[in-house]
Amino acid sequence: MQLDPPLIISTWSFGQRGNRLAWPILSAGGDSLDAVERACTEVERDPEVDSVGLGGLPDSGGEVTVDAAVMFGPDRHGSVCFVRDIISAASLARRVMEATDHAMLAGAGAQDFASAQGFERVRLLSDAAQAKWRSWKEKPDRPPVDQSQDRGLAALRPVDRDQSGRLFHGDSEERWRHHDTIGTLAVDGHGVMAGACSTSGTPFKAPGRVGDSPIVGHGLYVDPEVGGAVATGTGELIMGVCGSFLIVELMRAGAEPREAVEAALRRIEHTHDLRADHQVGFIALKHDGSCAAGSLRAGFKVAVRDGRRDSVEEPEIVLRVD
Ligand code: SD4
Repeated sequence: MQLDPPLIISTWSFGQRGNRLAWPILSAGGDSLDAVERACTEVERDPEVDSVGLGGLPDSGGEVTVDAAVMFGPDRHGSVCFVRDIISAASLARRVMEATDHAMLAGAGAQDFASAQGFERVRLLSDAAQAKWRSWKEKPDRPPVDQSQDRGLAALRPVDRDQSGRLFHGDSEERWRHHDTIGTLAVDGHGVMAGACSTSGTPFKAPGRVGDSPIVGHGLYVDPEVGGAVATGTGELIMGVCGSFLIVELMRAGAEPREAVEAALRRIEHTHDLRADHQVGFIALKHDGSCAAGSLRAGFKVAVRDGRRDSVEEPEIVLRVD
């Protein structure tokens, strides 16, 4: 796919709403970091997206914890993980990058930092998410907390049925929802790329579990000399191959975005014993606007926006692994 800077590209159909709010920033000559932060904020604040921010599904103990990262390059990135009660996790990650000498803050320390920086504390667990957690707890055949031990869980992947910008899921509301991080990459009118991602992680995860999203090189990587990549899906698989870093390094070695995304997906397929509920989606972007998206299985979508296009697209690559 070829887009023309300024541009923004985001994971899933809900990314389109984020893109639309970020676009005025980019089209007015604003910064890519402001744009990706705005895109994340929009999705973080939407209680209907049950995998990011407000309304995110909790861990097995009923607590919502969120992870996020922002990145300009190897020398400028910030992230937060295992954070409670903060909606704007991507903004908090940006604050870590801009206001501390550190790259990542976790848990209570990140929450204290947020309070000191004036971030509002908000209960992230919505009534709907709590009801789903209760029903998951009560189900006798619920997936075990350690999902790596589960071999029989049927697939339930997000499906965007009508491109309305809402995320639609499979027919059975009883089943757990899958992995849908908001991940976004933008190039502004000055040619500067920034990336951001935000998630509440795997539904009903073990307390303390942190996935790929807040870890630079796994859920997100940007190198001003090459381009960027962002990931969504089963964090444990992405972490096993340093997915976003791998894609950027493949592009550094000459691969086109499409080739790099496909190679990273194949690396995951080759190195893991994939279960039916595993899904991974990647987006790769170069500064000239050449980009590609791909996933292990059908159901992943990518939202694109530039001066000519505002659409939700199928990924170019779907491995359709068994
Ligand atoms: C994670 N990739 O924590 C992220 C988000 C996600 O289910 O997929 N959550 O693994």
